[in-house]
Amino acid sequence: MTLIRIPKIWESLENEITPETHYYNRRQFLKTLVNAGIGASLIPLVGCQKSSAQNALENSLNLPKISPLRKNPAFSKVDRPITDENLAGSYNNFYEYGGTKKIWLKAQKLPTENWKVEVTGLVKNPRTYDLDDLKKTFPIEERIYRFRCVEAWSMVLPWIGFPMKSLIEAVEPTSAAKFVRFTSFYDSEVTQGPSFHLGALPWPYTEGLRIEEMANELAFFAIGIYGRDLPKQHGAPIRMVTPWKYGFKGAKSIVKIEFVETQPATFWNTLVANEYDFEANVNPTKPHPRWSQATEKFISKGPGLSWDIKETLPYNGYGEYVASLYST
Ligand SMILES: Nc1nc2c(c(=O)[nH]1)N[C@H]1C(S)=C(S)[C@@H](COP(=O)(O)O)O[C@H]1N2
Ligand SMILES: [Mo]
Repeated sequence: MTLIRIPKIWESLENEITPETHYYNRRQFLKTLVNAGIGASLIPLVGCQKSSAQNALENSLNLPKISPLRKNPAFSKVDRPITDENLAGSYNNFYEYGGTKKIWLKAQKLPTENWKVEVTGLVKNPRTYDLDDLKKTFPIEERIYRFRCVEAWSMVLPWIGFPMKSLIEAVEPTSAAKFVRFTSFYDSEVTQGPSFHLGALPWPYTEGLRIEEMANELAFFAIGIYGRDLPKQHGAPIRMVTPWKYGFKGAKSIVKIEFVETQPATFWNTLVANEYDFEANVNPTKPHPRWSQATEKFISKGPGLSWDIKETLPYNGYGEYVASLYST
């Protein structure tokens, strides 16, 4: 008797890279043929298909520019090049729209008009903000940060947004507030989830931080990237960015921020606690149960997917900012 074992959602993590590489390498190969003048007459259709997908991708990224754009000099560069915009916008994790890296097109269903973020819980000044309020109320700036996914790939991304601590100052948490819970948009009619069998997932996607982590200089809300408003696939119109933690801590498309007394349940930790802990600080010496975290595939140059292997740094290179939060 043969038992077909259905992979669990978290086992699909990390498996993405191989098929993707094949796909891109094939495109790269065809391109080389075209450039060499060999394939042009043989494969005109391939050329057409590629350009319509490419057009759709570029449209999804071609959002209003944020200007004037103040660049924070403390975060104006890192020791690696910024990842190609088209590549970052077409290699995503956003499980509400599917279980592969290629969700950018499906994520265009996300309804971002009249977006509201409710800030509530143990605060003196609860408030609901729309995107305009956020842009007017908070000091918007660009910060170039390293980005490290728990699946051992990484990028460098030019986020635009504001420090989380400026939101703390605006809403004034009470002394009872010890943690913050962030909730992503979820509507089973709109989001469709991964296409393979998953069982019940703990939707909506939620994440959490200790309030001291949220108050740290690095903790950031992004409302833009690459000089423009945030594309849907990156978690429009507002998502979290905590660059010293694995990427899954950065909840996308946030609708609610709640100041609470006790550590909130979070999506991945609820699903697989022994693989995804609440703290989730980037740590090269602590392997994931199924793979090493000592190195990473640094993805930067387009158009096809390729990477350089780099050593992973403790706290993703941000120890000088955050290590003191964890020295007990
Ligand atoms: N709501 C929501 N937020 C999410 C995820 C998700 O599936 N749903 N995936 C996380 C993971 S695992 C990563 S690596 C990053 C990917 O962000 P990017 O696609 O903008 O690079 O988003 C994080 N935030
Ligand atoms: Mo991730």
